[in-house]
Amino acid sequence: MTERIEGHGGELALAALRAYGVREMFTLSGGHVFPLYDAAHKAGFPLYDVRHEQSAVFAAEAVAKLQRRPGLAVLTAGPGVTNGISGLTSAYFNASPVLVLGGRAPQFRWGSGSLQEMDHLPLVAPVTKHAETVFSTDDIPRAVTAALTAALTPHRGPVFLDLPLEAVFSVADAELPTLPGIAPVEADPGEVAKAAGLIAGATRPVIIAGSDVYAGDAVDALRAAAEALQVPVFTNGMGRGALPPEHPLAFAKARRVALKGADVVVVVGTPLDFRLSFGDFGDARVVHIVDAPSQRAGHVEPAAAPAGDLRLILTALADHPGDRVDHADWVAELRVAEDAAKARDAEEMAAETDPIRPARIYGELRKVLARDAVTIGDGGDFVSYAGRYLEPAQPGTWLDPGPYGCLGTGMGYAMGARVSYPDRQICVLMGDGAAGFSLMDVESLVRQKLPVVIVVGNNGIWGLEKHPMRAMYGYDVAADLQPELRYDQVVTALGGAGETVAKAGDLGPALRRAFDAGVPYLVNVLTDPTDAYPRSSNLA
Ligand SMILES: Cc1ncc(C[n+]2csc(CCOP(=O)(O)OP(=O)(O)O)c2C)c(N)n1
Ligand SMILES: [Mg+2]
Repeated sequence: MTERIEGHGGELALAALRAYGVREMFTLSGGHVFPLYDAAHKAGFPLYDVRHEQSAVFAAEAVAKLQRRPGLAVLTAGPGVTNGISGLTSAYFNASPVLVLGGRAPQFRWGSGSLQEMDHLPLVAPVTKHAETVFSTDDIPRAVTAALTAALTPHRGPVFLDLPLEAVFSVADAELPTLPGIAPVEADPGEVAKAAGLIAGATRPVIIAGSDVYAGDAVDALRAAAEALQVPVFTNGMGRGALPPEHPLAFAKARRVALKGADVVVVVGTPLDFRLSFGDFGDARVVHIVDAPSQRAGHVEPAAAPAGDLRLILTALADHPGDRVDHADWVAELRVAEDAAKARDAEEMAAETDPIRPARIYGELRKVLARDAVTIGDGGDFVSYAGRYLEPAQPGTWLDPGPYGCLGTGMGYAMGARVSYPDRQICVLMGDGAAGFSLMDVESLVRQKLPVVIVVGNNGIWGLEKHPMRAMYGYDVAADLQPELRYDQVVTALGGAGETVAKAGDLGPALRRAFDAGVPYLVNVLTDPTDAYPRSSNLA
């Protein structure tokens, strides 16, 4: 039996949102969206507000990424929506099911020059899976349900609805649609069998698993496939931690050796993009396993490319009935390389340099981080080091900006993570440059009692740009920041707390104070500005 509900546009929207598992709203105030606040307020529905709309969208994205359910940002008409576009675009690149509900100038006098009258759709359409203006109040529940269904259907992604003023303020009686249910899409069995045969027949196979493995709840199936076929596993994005670091098939540091030596590279749930040398692994054959046909790479011809529900595909690989080549020597060879790299890293993470190098910060951080801690990277070199030295122990605990590489996710992601996990450690790793984009939202975190730890790698420069520019031109411009700036005092002024650390030996106690503080706490670590992350391609 379908349910009918009566209320203003905000109430109708909220009813549909709740039915689909949305549990909170992130927003920044604007009159165009007041009815959505009214509905939330009356229903006791959690509402978190921020100081810049991009933080609202990033917070919604963090909820979506971590909890694998829709995240909601409500943005006021015009500038509210345009300020959210980098967040929407990040969600699009990351396949995160985010819904942005926008206000919109009234339709009845469209063209007369109302405040903030603009058509958002052409701006957001290229970075959303679905974008629609809902012109009539009683159509809102249908539109919300359709938008969320699109967001949650693999390949997932953000969606956008805007509600003209009269549509959201008016009252109507509407039908609350039943949830359609999203059936898993089965990949072509022939293609899956081909992939299984290639992996089983390889002598030196490697799996690289990315975010969609976590988003598609296929972590257990990944592990089963890796174990059944005895294939070493590397991960990126939300896939990190899919196999715990102590698992015999879990690898992180031997990637170069692995990709150089591999005869079959299996990439699961992540695109063959710049992070994976565009899918070019020399002579190795490529198996690309994706969650929807749209995700097959146009620039690579894989030997097999099953497209469909990742859990089903990986389970089929695990159940592969045919013979398989023994990979024990290959796994052992990689383990030697992994252990050697680990030993080198351990030395760097313990180094007693003055000034401090980023590696040491991560060495100290590893001693205080719990296995279920959520770590968030927002910055340049400092975050590349985080990726190298931190080893997430559980899937769904590592938030990087993803392939869009947008600086400024920090405080928004932190808010979404804290709201998702009230009792876990939440730790943001920030470049000093990145800090400029979102640090004001510490005020939002303080006011709404959402404590997080922020560790700033303060090298006084846009490091990831300065070093390459010098290498390229012999000079650099627009790459300096104020050296030794007291970002901790900014946080203190906003109601949080913090301290500056200049000596390696002081890091450990400072981090422990930070996690015990119970308020947003910034550890401002003065780091070596001459230290550059070693990378082959420097364009970011
Ligand atoms: C919104 C945005 N603007 C600019 C860039 C280009 N960019 C990439 S890394 C980087 C430098 C980051 O500096 P910082 O946060 O201080 O980290 P560091 O490299 O110094 O460790 C810049 C400017 C970007 N990725 N995103
Ligand atoms: Mg910097």
